[in-house]
Amino acid sequence: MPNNPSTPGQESFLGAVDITQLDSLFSAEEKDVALRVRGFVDEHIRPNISEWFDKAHFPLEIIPEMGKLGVLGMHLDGYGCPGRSAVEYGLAAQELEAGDSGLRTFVSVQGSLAMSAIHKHGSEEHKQEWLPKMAKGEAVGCFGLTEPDAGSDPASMTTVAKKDASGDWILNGTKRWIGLASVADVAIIWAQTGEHGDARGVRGFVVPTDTQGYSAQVIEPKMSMRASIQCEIHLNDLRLPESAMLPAETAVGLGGPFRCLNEARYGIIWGVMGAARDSFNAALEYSQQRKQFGTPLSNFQITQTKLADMAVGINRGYLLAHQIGRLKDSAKDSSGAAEQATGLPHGSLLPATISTGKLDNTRVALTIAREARAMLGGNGISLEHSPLRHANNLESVRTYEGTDEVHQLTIGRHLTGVGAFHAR
Ligand code: TGC
Repeated sequence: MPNNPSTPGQESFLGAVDITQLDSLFSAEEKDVALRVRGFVDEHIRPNISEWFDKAHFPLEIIPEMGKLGVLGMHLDGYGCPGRSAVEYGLAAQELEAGDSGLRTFVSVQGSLAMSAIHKHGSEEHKQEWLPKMAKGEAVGCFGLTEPDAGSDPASMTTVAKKDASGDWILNGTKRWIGLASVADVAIIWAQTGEHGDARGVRGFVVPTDTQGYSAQVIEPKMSMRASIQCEIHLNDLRLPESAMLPAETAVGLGGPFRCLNEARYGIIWGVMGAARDSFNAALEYSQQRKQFGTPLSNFQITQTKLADMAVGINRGYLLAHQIGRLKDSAKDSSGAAEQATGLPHGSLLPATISTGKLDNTRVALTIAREARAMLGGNGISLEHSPLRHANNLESVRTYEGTDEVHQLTIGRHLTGVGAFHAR
């Protein structure tokens, strides 16, 4: 069956689901980025993903290939980073996640968390040392914020950094659910410093993972994100020089890690739409081929209402991602050029805006992946088909980088001026 074009005679790069002319929102250059990443996914990920997921395997050999593709630290400038726009990064994220959330998560952890922490908050030496090789995929980074007893509430972290008599920092604590920590070359570790000198509370440290006192254990077995690695990190009297601390004023306190989480949450807003689109495509194709009661399932009204609801959700999700992406590009561009081109005001990307996208797009994508699985009937539980794999992955995406509730309350705080995170 041919894809229905978004406008008569014109095929959308997003395929049949594009019923609101999403295609017209993107420049030729932006679509080219998406199609290049799609080509990579088709060649390197799709043929192998069922096996990787089945065997809980993360393909390390793909990392330098991703570096060559230009998706590592994709929207960062300088230091060998590709310097692409936020919209281009988003388009890449949704293509990667159409392949698998685990692979998109690697790109997020590397670029949006570890590299962005160094890029935003690091010293010139940190940037020179790590960013060029991380952009090439020659070094892997991870981001240690979450702890066994500090998930939604990172302020309650118990990892501590204390200065000893020599002036070195000594780190002790445990981090959990940290992507790539067992294969990382560098870990960004957030720790309570108390009030040592001008350290002032939670601070980030650039930790080469071959430092004595660092160890990481892979968490398994998992029912989600199986083609990905999540770990528990143990820090035992890990000694670091003063120069290991992220020095920027922006890194002081919890705002330091939260500024990086904003980046990762932004990528999720787009990424999950890729998983939703892939699930939708699987359901559409299956319903057109599978005959029951003498006719393809797609001829039944009940199938069409499901497809319609899925398509509406996906179109809404892309529209939201696009709006937030243009806002992000406009917020970054102080020259006024983006503001002039888009009409969107400079500097206006609020945490509540990011929360709106992360909350709703992830929720919608999960509903669509589950519905697509059901539309595939019994065959939907086979790894031959993608929707259940996407749905299982999206359970993690829904939880990490802020649960539904964290984002609902972030929006609630924006609307009311009252933070309702803490019990009263
Ligand atoms: P709160 O008082 O709200 O904020 C503390 C300071 O941070 C600032 N801030 C932000 N800054 C930039 N962007 C944001 N989105 C920010 N949100 C808050 C805030 O202005 C304040 O600054 P200052 O200078 O006044 O001190 O903090 P709170 O303790 O009340 O917490 C609020 C809450 C619940 C929203 C926050 O704790 C939160 O977002 N929790 C969710 C944490 C989360 O998303 N965790 C996932 C971590 S990812 C990870 O570790 C592993 S997953 C990736 C992988 O695979 O490795």
